[in-house]
Amino acid sequence: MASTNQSPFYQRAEEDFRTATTDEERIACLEIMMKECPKHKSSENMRRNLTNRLKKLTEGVERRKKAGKGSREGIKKNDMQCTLIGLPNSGKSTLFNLLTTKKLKSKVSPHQFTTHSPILGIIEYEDARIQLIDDAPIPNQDKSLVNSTDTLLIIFENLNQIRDLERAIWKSKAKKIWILNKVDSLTDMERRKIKATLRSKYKKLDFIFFSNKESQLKIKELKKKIFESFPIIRIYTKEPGKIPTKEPMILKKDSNIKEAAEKIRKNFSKQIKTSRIWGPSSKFGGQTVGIDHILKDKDTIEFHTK
Ligand SMILES: Nc1nc2c(ncn2[C@@H]2O[C@H](COP(=O)(O)OP(=O)(O)OP(=O)(O)O)[C@@H](O)[C@H]2O)c(=O)[nH]1
Ligand SMILES: [Mg+2]
Repeated sequence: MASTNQSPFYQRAEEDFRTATTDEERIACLEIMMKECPKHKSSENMRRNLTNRLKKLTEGVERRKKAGKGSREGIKKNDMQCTLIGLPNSGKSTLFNLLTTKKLKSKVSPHQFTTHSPILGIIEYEDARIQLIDDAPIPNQDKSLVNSTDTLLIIFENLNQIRDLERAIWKSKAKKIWILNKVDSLTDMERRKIKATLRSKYKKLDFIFFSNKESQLKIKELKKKIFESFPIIRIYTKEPGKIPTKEPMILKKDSNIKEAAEKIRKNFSKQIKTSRIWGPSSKFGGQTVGIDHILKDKDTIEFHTK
């Protein structure tokens, strides 16, 4: 679809359409594109094309809703995924918007039940990309998502909410980070009291205090905490005589060279004669190692094939 001559709103919606990850987002973008598309005869084809795409997507979403599968079907889980969970109005979408780099933001409002279905965004931490999902509030959360996600960010505003939250997450095997949100509306005294209760009565909770007034530094700290909750390592690969890849490959902790090769391509490990490594798991840069060599975060591998 030619987008030159189109309004900046159209162009932006088109760009967002290309990077959208769910059909709901694509529908929202198409609706803007249709509104912005000129109504004269020369763009008739373009309008028809947009209408058809919109119709197809809407039908797909409706079909899935009827089948009871919800909209999460559009979200393909990647290596690192975390999900926000909390009671209505606790500030989940606000936090989602602070953490993600996405252009399409999750709607924030002073009313309850603003978020209806899971929305996907990306947290960029150093060179890694983490999926963050803004879920509908309890009791409308996507239960299978809560059970299958890697890390839960559990948002609460006061200690009274902990019981409801624990009831909603007990089945989930995810790592759990508890975030006491909106601490800007608490006095120093209240904060101290809550901290003391959390440390005595809820010893097992891994918690932090947060608010939407926090500095970039604190936001980065939270991103780091989220990143470190995943049992993964980042591995770079290089070809002989060339520089390593910029984007890391994500592997489970304690993976070996063979698993790294298989992640690149099925059966690739069978073609490998030797490998050289640089980084934390190597004794010296360029060490030659076997296929069973255990990797560490930030290693670089150079494969030599047969
Ligand atoms: N004081 C204060 N208000 C906040 C903070 N974070 C969010 N809010 C406000 O709380 C209200 C709810 O925020 P949302 O981000 O929409 O909350 P939510 O949890 O996504 O709400 P639902 O989608 O309905 O579950 C809005 O009025 C926000 O401006 C915070 O850190 N401090
Ligand atoms: Mg919300």
